[in-house]
Amino acid sequence: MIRYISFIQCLLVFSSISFSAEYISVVNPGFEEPNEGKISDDFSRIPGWSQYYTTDSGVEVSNPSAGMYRGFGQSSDGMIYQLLDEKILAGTKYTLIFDGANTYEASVITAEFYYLSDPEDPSSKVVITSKDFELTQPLDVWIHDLVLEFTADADQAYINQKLGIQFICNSGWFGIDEVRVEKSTKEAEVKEPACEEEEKGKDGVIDTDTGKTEIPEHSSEEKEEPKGLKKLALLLLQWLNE
Ligand SMILES: [Ca+2]
Repeated sequence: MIRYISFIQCLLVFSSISFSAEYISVVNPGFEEPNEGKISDDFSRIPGWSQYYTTDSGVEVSNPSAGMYRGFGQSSDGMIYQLLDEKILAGTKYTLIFDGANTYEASVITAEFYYLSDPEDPSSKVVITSKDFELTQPLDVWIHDLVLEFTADADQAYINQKLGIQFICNSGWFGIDEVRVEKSTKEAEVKEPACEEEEKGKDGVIDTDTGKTEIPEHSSEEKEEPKGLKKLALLLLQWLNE
């Protein structure tokens, strides 16, 4: 359906933009399970989390960021990871938030989002985005609310695949706790009074099915560079359509 709106009405559209944000479920986000004391050699006992080569990694009751337990990992044991029960959707922004610490001779934690190129093969990880976090605090002092984020682009291979998170350490041992993942989407509501047929050919066109907005090819406006509020409104609508 094609509706015609004026640029002043475009500003009304912009005023109705909102961001919808919610947390995605992370299993055992604070490493409080299974609550059986320190586990250092068997990740299969730790709900939610996995590791490839566990020799001295797991959960322990030792200076957690919150609760009773923290997760800890030895760099040579490889990443600690979790594949979430959440499919990646185009246009959605995903934010990983966690607390990290150097528990012995670690200087960097790398956090990553990934997906599986073959959903049936847990080893087919493909990193979507990665970020290094310098552990600048003294030994065993937590750095809170470290953030990694990305916005899913359409037509990428990861769309509709499950989202994964993982943590890697460069040396020694590191601690992680309070792992959270948030997703947010841009939402805009076209107010019905803002769409008037008599505005046809005057300013702009919005397709309410696709959300795309364009200037009519034969509009009297096309020969003039938009100025002031009109230019601002056009830029806002282009941004909204991205
Ligand atoms: Ca905890």
